[in-house]
Amino acid sequence: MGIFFSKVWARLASGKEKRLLMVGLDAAGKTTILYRLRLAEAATTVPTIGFNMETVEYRNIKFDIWDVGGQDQIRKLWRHYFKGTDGLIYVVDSADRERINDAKEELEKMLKEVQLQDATLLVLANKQDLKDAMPAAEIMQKLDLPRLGMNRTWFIQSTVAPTGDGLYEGLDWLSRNI
Ligand SMILES: Nc1nc2c(ncn2[C@@H]2O[C@H](COP(=O)(O)OP(=O)(O)O)[C@@H](O)[C@H]2O)c(=O)[nH]1
Ligand SMILES: [Mg+2]
Repeated sequence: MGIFFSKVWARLASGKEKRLLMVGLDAAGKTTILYRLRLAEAATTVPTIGFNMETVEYRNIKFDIWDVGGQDQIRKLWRHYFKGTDGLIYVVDSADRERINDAKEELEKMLKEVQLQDATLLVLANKQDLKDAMPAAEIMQKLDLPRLGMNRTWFIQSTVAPTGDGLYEGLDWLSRNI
């Protein structure tokens, strides 16, 4: 595991068990992030049984990753995974202008979940390397973050998942705020 990430994971793994939930529309970059964090290789990855769900357990960190969007039925099935979530990581494809409003609506639905009321929110404005990417400030506006995040601690970080740019900063912030 990289030296920077191991520091963040050590902080996240200290104290009580932590639950992280990483969601976003399909193709936002979640799986790429998971591998880039080097957590997958150090952890037990539980294979997904349908629903595009990935679960990783590392020391006392439980990390669930799931594609939102489409079927509200599936949200109902996954609700029990929301219980006790400390940190919600919401990944956005910053170049996907066509679906930015869908991304906003899905985020809004997630934040209405009772089990996620106390979760700290980290938004990753991913794919910042793409020419057409909207900057984080624009993503923040399009997601209506100041309003949606009004009653919780939140932060938005620009990332490029394949190179890892911004991931350490985002995770470091999260580890200090949960
Ligand atoms: N250019 C660019 N491509 C990315 C980035 N993050 C992910 N991708 C690509 O986007 C596609 C979808 O990524 P994936 O991690 O499978 O998304 P998921 O559905 O959210 O798990 C893949 O082809 C990735 O290589 C990024 O920051 N920049
Ligand atoms: Mg995936």
